[in-house]
Amino acid sequence: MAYFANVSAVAYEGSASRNPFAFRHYNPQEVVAGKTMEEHFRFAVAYWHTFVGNGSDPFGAGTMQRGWDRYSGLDLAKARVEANFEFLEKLGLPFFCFHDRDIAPEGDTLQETNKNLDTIVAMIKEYMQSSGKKLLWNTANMFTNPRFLHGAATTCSADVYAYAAAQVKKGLEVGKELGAENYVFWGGREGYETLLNTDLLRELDNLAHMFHMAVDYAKEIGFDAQFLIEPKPKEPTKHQYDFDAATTISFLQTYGLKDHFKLNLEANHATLAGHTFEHDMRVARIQGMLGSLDANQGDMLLGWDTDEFPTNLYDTTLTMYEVLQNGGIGRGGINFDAKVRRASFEPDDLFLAHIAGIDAYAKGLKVAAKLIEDRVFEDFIANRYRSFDEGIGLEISSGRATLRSLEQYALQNNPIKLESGRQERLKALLNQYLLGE
Ligand code: XLS
Ligand code: CA
Ligand code: CA
Repeated sequence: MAYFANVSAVAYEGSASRNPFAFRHYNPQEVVAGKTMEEHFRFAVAYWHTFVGNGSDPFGAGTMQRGWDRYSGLDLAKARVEANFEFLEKLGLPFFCFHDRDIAPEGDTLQETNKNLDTIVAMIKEYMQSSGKKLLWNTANMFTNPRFLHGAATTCSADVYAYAAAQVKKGLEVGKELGAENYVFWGGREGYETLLNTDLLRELDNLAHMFHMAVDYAKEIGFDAQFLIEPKPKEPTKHQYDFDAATTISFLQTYGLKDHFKLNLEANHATLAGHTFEHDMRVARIQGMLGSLDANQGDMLLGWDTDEFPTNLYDTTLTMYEVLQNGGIGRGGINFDAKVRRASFEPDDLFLAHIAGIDAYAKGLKVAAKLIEDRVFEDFIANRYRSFDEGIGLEISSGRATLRSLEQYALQNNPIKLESGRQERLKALLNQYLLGE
């Protein structure tokens, strides 16, 4: 059964192409900075937005026209699996990502729910084997079901905590069964609304216990995926514990977990935290914690997680700049955690949206590679900090200076000479590279 009969395989046609169902920049086999584009990106489709999301919002019902919606229950779940593999095949993308509850419906009991999951996981495994498509990551949805209204690993109920643990255990088993490259923890409802009813320290301790148990269990069953935590500052709770890259790294360090995790950073989550995406990526990168990316973009004028497809070339360029400086994205990838707008309800829009995002990333990669090759920012930055490479600056950076030695220096160093930061000039240079001039 074809769910996207209108669309045939999407191919690279070059920037002169006017075919909306073609890539103009993403050429999987083209080598940029020593690797093919396919190797650089490891693009993934997000199951929840693409095959489950129905376009509903707080003001209105779903709008999406989806061929699989004529089914229900397990039949619906199976139809979505077929749609996923048809979509990946036609777009030529290697990976997908899912939450447990995206792929199979919950039953009345945990036993039944796990049985449903097993049925669909077996089907997915067969499709993976015949298609060669791979699972970038899976995760447990511990935020939709009402039982998680106080949180999962940070709930006030030990019964709910135990349920969540059982769900994580199953998630790790599913990841192993499907050979997932990564396993993600996004703290869905791990946060709080008011301190008036919250034992903050207990919640954080319990969250750390859950992560330790997960690390131990993965080791026990021989599941060697990279573990990722995905920060987000707010939504659904007011204060999400994994606020941003810096907060999450410090949490992992405090609880002796830093060696077992990296971060899955999302563009829209960084901007919700009041950062640019490249800021959070840089914070993670300099600590060796950059694991994987959720590619999307927010709206500057809206204060919530809009999960739009990434089309802003400045952002994709600076994102790929960080990825290249990181030496690549490793076992992670670029997952389109993005949804078409409610008014983009036709199945074709799913292709057009992914093509827009993929091409924006491909263009960003090419521009970033050129910027790095020409050392546009590196040379400027090295020169800007050169005072720390010799004399008194070298004393400081090598840790030999003392307050006394610096006072002695400052007393005789008058006047101090400063130089411009040249921000506007650097932005003009970035424009020049983006325009290919
Ligand atoms: C929600 C998150 C979520 C995670 C996976 O805001 O982006 O979709 O990526 O649970
Ligand atoms: Ca995400
Ligand atoms: Ca999001």
